[in-house]
Amino acid sequence: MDLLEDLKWRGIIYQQTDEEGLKDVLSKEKISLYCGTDPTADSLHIGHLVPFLTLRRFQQHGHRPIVLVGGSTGLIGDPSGKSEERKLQTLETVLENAEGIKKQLAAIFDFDGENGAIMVNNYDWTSSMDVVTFLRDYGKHIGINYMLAKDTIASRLETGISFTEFTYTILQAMDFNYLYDHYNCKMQIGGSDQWGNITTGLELIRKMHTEEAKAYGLTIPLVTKADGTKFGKSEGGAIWLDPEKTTPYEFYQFWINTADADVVKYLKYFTYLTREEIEQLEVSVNEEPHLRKAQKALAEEMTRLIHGEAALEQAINISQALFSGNVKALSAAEIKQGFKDVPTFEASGENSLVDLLVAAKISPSKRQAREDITNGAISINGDKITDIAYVLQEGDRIEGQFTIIRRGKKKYTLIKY
Ligand code: 383
Repeated sequence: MDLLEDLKWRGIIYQQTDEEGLKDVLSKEKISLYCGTDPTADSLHIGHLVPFLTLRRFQQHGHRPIVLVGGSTGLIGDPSGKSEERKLQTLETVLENAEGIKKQLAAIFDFDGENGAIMVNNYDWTSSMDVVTFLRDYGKHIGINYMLAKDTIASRLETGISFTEFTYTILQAMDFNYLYDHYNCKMQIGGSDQWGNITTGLELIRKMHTEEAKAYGLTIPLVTKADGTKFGKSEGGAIWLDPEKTTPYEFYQFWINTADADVVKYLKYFTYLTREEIEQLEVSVNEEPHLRKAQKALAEEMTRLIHGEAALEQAINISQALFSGNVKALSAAEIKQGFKDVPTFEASGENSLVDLLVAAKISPSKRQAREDITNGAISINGDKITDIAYVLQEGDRIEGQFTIIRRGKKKYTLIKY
C-alpha cells in the first residue's frame, strides 16, 4: 500500500502543512526527513514511540530518516505543552542522557544501505554560535507577533515564560534549516505538540531561501485511551524503554493489559503488522474477545521490537508461570524480573518452614503458620507443602538464589539467599 494511504488508514496523520504537495513529492522522489527528541531524561518512554516508529515507516518505503537528539534544545527546554517553566538541566546530565537515548533510537533504525538512518545532535551546530550571529542571521527572520500567535507561547503568557523558553522555537527552526541545507532534509515530523515548532522551521527556511523553498511538516496525534485516563502510565509511572527502569516483563504486561476498546488503534499506531493482519485481529476482538489474540499480538510485536526475541520469550515464560503457578520452570533471571514488585526476604542457611513463614511475615504467628501449612495454603516453588516439620534445603533454591513461597492463591514472597 502507498505510504500516505497506509499512514491515513492507521490514523497516524494529525496535521499536515501541505497535503497535496507532500503527496506529489513522495510520488516522485525519495526524501530525507527528521524527527527530534530532547534528552530530558536518561531514557525514552512509550509516549515517544509513535513519531519515531513513523519515521521508520518512511525508511521502509525508501526514504532517509534523520534522528535528531537535542543536546542544545535539551539545555533550553521546550515550552510546548508545558504549563510551567522548566528547571534547567546541567550540560553534564544532558550529554549523558543524550548518549543513552541515542542507543535506544539506534536500535529502531537501519543504518546501512542507500537510505541508512543518520543520527545528529544539534549541540554540534548551535553550541558554538555567537549571540550576534544568532540575532542577526536567525532572530531577524522571525517576527515577535508571529511567535506570540503560537499556541504553545500564547498559552504561557498569563502564567509566565522566560526569554529562554520563548526563544526555544527559533532553535528548533534553526535545526530544520540546518538539516535542509546540509542533508537536503525536506520534512519534519513530530507529535501534535510540535506543530508550532515545525511551522516556525518552515517559516525560517522560506525566509533564508526563497519563497519557493519546499519543505513539509506533519504531526501525529496524541495517543489516547478510551477510558479517558492518560496513555503510557502504569502504577509505577511511565513505561520506559530502558529495561533497567521497566523490565521487558513489565513492558509486555503493559501491552497485554490494553483494553479491547484501544487495542486495534494501538496495533495500527505501534506495530508493523499489515492491514490484513490487523483486520483479522479486529474480527477476533469482536467475536472472541476472551482469547485476547489482539493484545497478545500487540505485546509480542512491541516487546520483540524494543527488547528482542530472547527478552520476549522470557516475558512470555514469566507470564505463563505466574498464571499457572508453575514457577519452578523459571530461571533466576526470569524470577528477578517477574517478582520485582513482590515482598522479598533475605535468608541464609537452613530454615524450618514455620520459622521462615513468620520471619518473612508471610504468616503473622507460628500458630497461624502451622495452620496455613496443614490447610494446604503454602507452596514452595509451586509445590504444596503440608508437613509442619519441613526444613528448607539447598534443593529448594532455584539456581542457588531464590525460593518462591506462595500463601493462598496469589500472595507471593520471594526468599533471597
Ligand atoms: C528538538 C530539536 C529539533 C526537533 C525536535 C526537538 C524536540 C522537541 C520535543 N519533543 C518531545 C521530547 O523531546 O520537545 N522540541 O520529549 C517529544 N518528542 C516526540 C514527539 C512528541 C514530543 O520527542 O510529541 C512525543 O515524542 O515529537 O513531545 O530540531
